[in-house]
Amino acid sequence: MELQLLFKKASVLRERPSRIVDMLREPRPIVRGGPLANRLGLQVARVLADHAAWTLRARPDVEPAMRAPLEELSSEGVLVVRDFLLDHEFAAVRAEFEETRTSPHWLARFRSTQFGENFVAEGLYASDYASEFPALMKSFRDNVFLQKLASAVCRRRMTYKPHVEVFHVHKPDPDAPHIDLDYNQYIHADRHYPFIKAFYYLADVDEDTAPYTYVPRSHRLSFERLRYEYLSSLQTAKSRAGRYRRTEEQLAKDREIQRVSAEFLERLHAIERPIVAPANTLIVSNNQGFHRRGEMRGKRPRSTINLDFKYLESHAQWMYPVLKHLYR
Ligand SMILES: O=C(O)CCC(=O)C(=O)O
Repeated sequence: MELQLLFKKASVLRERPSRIVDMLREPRPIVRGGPLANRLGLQVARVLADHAAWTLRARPDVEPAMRAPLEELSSEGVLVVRDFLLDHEFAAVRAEFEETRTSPHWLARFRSTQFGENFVAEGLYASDYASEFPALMKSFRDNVFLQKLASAVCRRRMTYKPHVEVFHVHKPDPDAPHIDLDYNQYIHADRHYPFIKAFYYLADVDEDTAPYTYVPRSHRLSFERLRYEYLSSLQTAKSRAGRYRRTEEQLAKDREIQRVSAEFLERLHAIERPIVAPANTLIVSNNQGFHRRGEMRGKRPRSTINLDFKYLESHAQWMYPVLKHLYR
């Protein structure tokens, strides 16, 4: 099985050498080690070490126009920009999205994840076909505003451009009930160090259309957060193996971690904020903070463009001077 996987990776690399960058783009995991190491405080040590390194890195010197959005992101952990694109840019992005959802050529290229009965997420990395999505590339992959925010929050220099994912969450039968087994429905933090993700609404999102939900100010490091890291690491170290298998058994383990998160947020008196907003809204969040996908009670799908900048914390980052020659 492992050999098969290796063979598959090798053939991908032969076709497209730049893929080596993608393989190295995964950053430090949320938890390392087993239950014993974490009972002895491994996770707390990792959090403190990463925080110290971040504090020691130079603060970015941003131009005056970036100061207010960066200040908002630094203090709240989340930034919401309505009317992000100009009308003609939005129309071009929307047209490319429509093309992906109507043409059999693109529909066949979406990667589909069954979140549960009658509940599906479909993702397409438009940046893998950059020349066929010029509007998406210009508005998102090459967006300097996003790149500067990403770099400033991590305090890392900008290197590679992000992948641009068209993401579509829906109920194949909108009138039938659905079951959600996906762990992103639970409030969680992606990592214990700062980095950003961006979510752009392609259509209006109301409270019943699975709004992206964030807990403002939950990204800050505090004694309570260290306590959370300690307790959640014990749970994660136990249950990590099956995290991506969406079964009732795994869901029960997720609920355990969720209990630790809920207790942490209660101690902070923190309140989650579902981001209900019209089409053409961009959300940028520091995903060291707590967030989740809200409930899909309505019938309409939720369509977003997603970008994830955590690769700035990966091995690919320090290898950039070499790997940039491969990366197109
Ligand atoms: O799709 C969403 O609204 C939530 C996504 C999420 O939780 C994540 O990317 O970690």
